[in-house]
Amino acid sequence: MDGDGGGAGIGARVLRKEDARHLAGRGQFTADLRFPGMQDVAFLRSPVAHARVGARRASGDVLFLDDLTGVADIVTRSSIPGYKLAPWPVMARDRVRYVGEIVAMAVAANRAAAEDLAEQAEVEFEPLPPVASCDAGRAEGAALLHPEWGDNLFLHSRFDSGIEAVAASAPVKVELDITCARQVMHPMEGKGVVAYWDHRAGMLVVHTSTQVPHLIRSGLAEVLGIPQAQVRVAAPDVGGGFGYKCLLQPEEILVSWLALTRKAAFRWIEDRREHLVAGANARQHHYTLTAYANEQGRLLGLDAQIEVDTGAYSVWPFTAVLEAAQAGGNLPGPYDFRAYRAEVFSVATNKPPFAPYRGVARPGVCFAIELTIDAIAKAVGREACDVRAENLVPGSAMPYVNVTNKHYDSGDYPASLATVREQIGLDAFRAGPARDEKGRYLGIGFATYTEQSAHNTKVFAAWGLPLVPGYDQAHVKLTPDGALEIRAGIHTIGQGLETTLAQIGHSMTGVPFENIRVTLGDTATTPYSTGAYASRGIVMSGGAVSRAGEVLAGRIKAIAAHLLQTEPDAIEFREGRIHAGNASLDYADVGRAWYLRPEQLPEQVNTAGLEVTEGYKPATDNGVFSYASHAAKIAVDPETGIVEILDYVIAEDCGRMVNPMIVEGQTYGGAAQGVGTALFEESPYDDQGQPLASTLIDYILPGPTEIPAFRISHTETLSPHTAHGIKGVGEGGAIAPPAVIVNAINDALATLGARITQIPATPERILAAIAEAQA
Ligand code: MCN
Ligand code: SMO
Repeated sequence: MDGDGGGAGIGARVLRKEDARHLAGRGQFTADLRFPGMQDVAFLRSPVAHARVGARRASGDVLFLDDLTGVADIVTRSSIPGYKLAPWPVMARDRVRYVGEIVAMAVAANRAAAEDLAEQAEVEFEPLPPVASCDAGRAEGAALLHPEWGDNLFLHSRFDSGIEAVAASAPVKVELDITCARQVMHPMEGKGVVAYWDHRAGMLVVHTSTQVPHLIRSGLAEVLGIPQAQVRVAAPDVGGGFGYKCLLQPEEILVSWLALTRKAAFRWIEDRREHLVAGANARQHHYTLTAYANEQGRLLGLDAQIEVDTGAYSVWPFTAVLEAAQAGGNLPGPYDFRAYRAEVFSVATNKPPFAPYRGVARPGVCFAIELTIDAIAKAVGREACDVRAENLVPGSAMPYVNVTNKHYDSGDYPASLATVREQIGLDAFRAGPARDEKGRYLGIGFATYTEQSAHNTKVFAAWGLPLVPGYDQAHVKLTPDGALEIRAGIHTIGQGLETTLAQIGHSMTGVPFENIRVTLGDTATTPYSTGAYASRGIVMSGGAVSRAGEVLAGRIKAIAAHLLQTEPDAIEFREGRIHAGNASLDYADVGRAWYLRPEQLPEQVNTAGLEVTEGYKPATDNGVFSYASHAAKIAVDPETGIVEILDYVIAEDCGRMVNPMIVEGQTYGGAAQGVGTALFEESPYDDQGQPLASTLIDYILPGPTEIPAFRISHTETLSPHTAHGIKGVGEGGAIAPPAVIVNAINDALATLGARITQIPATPERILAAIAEAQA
């Protein structure tokens, strides 16, 4: 049944079901929802990064923390030894710890009136010394964000497989200092929440723009102190998430509290400025690396210090330190070496909390390790692409367990690098001119990475997250008129699950694709799922649909066999009908037989219905690994420092593709975000902890003119551990571009002796690097 030879099943490039409404402007996002008497909420946010909060006064419908009853702080636990708790009050108690932290909540008939009310509130702030960087946070005598900790470290962890022998004997040693900017995530639709009390169901109903509705239900119930059965979370259309919408946010809790206590409807819709200066941040890493190699450039060992600028609090449920745990664990990347030491500091700073963003740590680690490979190649005087190829885990070594215990299950990493080398035309490029007719310096850069997906409970537990289990569920139902309904608790945030889950349902049951309806992300109507993150959706939820579809297919066959007077084994699903030899049935015939005339079915058929809920987990404890190589050719203008991407190629492998067109869209969109990380996006803070990018004039997002036409090719190495051999792909595109583009810039600038080790590689930084090299 697996892949029905084209049509609309697994492997087909069918158009997305969800696009009909989105292209017509008929999507239904949180801000589109209307309820009778609904009031708007606006927040007064801290103007200072670190202060004691004194007297508070307001008139009208304005609330401070003391006015709330029964609301607990957000407390995010982790099982990682040494992790420190940072309870996060939903509004300021006695301190504020970042600019943008909520101090008061105002309620009014509309947003403008609520903002006016919030602004009139008077609050005394008694400034405390701000901690605005990792250096400041780790300095002797630094002010403490959470005084009970005794330092500013959420976590200080070490990994050491033994580096001394290599350090003492390796002939080649390179040192790098690498910095990644702080970023915000910028889904097209910001965060938003609408909550009301459903008098008939006796339930709090929360429509929130989230990737993880079932988790948010658990989190809201916990913080509000009510049973989960009294909370329904239903996610409407979600216009992008990227990790930002995995968090339980104070705004979500506060709006829900209003609905719960006042038994009416309330909403908050994040605006762009709130997203820029008050929402969760991402990406800011600093690496101090020493790499050891032999004279051919074979990497022998890596010694790393990693700092993550983690902000003030720990996000629920993924904690402040998921990024640090992953950075230390993933830095070795797709490379084959055994001596590795990493010391990781997750530093609390007076900045917004830190959250996973598409790629979670890996854009940073890929940038760091790939710059290291190029630096080693330079030190030994060889072509970086050759040195890279020789260091990759070879296909013959699969399955391969790396130094940090990652189980690379399948694939051929050097082959994917060879593909992009060929496609970008490295050899012809090396034989050609180093500058173009405009005098710009030309360069080519490469990167190869792995992308873990389908994480099992054990993998999450190793990151300290025992509450995030690695399994999923789906419900499938054949309706009386022969259509297929699929319900899954995961949500679609733009990544196409309404389509790809239907494709899997079609492959398993043969029900015509156009007669399949997918319902997602509503705790009242879908089975429990932890949601869409960590590139787990299609493997986990798709696996559950596959499993439930298989069971349902068996029941359809049993009924059809009875109706056609044959054995279930003789039944085939083809061309939208059910066949046995020359006879055939409609799915509606089976639906009617079960729902309307069950007494006419024999006992052995008449026991189970046409509705099935099944759970699924992959047959491995270690997740599965997709991989890809990227290569780019770029031009750098030495007068302006402006970079143009002339060509960009991607060879990716995510196992069996359910919908190659969607996989390409995922890769394209991710890579576009990666270009932003590489060249443009930065959310800087001054030494007082004030955000310097509070509008989209200061925070530069790449537009269509900055994004190249990515050329994408695929291989399909099936995972041995998952249904249909599927692996995830949602984050991958975002991982490599910073590494590829900066390696290409450094290739171009090599003759000038200039090198960039900081992203974004802005024109100012490039000009400064050239000036420094010439000085
Ligand atoms: N797919 C496929 N065949 C495969 C792998 C994937 O057809 N072998 C398709 C499926 O439709 C799947 C999608 O590609 O839903 C993404 O794959 P998967 O890796 O399973 O990712 P998830 O479904 O779990 O989606 C979450 C993932 C993450 S973690 C981020 S961050 C991200 C991403 O997806 N955020 C996105 N892609 C995004 N795309 C959009 N438009 N918006 C976001 O916010
Ligand atoms: S950052 Mo994606 O939601 O794992």
